[in-house]
Amino acid sequence: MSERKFKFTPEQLAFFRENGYIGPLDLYEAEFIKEKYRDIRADIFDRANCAYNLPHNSLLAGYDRHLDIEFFTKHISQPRIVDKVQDILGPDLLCWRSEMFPKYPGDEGTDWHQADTFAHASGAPQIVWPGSSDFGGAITVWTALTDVTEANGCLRFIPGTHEEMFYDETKDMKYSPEMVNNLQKNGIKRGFFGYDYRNLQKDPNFVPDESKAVSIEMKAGQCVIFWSTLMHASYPNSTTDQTRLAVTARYVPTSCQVYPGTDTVEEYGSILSLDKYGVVLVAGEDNFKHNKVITENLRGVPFK
Ligand SMILES: O=C(O)CCC(=O)C(=O)O
Ligand SMILES: [Fe+2]
Repeated sequence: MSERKFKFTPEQLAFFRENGYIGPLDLYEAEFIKEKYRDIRADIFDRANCAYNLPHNSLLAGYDRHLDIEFFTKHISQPRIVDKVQDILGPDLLCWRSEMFPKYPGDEGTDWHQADTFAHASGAPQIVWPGSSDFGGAITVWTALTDVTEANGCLRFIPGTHEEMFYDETKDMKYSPEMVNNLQKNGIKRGFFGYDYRNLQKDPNFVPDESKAVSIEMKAGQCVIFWSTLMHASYPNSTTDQTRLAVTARYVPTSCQVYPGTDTVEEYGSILSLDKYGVVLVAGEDNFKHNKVITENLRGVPFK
């Protein structure tokens, strides 16, 4: 393996293991990313080469744009990201999903949740770790494309909660679009993109201990790295004039199966066909061959 220039310091890795997250970390210059965002806005609206044929207003329209937008194609293999994720997951890494998460002025916050198999919304596991592994989830790298504050919807974490699931993703949760922007919890407007995540609680009386929560305010161009099994949420966007936008990239080791046994995904009111989908090997080797690996995006741009 070539020398990894951007790996964690021992202190950073220790912090990550204890808390389930680390950041904000500097990834891109703020000026660079703001300009980049202006440049790719037209690409975001151009769905001609997208992996999925979806209307713009579907949440899933933000899925996997690394498969057609060159900036994201390169972003997911950024050494500043991948060198660090290798410290957590080992040398052989897949990026299996990216998502754009906009919060427009007035949008609800994202309610507290954890993701182990990512079955929560579709009812079918999307990532499956090998054998009897009791440690699941994905490493999420959440990158701010705009400045992110408590006012416009920053992330919140409950440190150290990443090794116990408080939610059961095999439970039933119904999609109701009319719930979007219509749920309140402890006086805060927050929901889960048309679901009520509380339906998945193992203990119906469970209340996240928000007194322990931390807010992750970030400058555009910074990222935060966290286990998807960490308790995480975000504030509503209470501004009238600032859109907050983030892009997440999600990583697993090559030993994981992605979307096993299915060629469609139905969640958040949309159906995806996985015809054009493939995982991206961002580091190391794939000795497992569980998944279809693609080496270039849908416009022919190589991933690395
Ligand atoms: O950006 C948000 O509000 C939620 C992000 C999130 O849940 C995730 O990246 O897993
Ligand atoms: Fe999440």
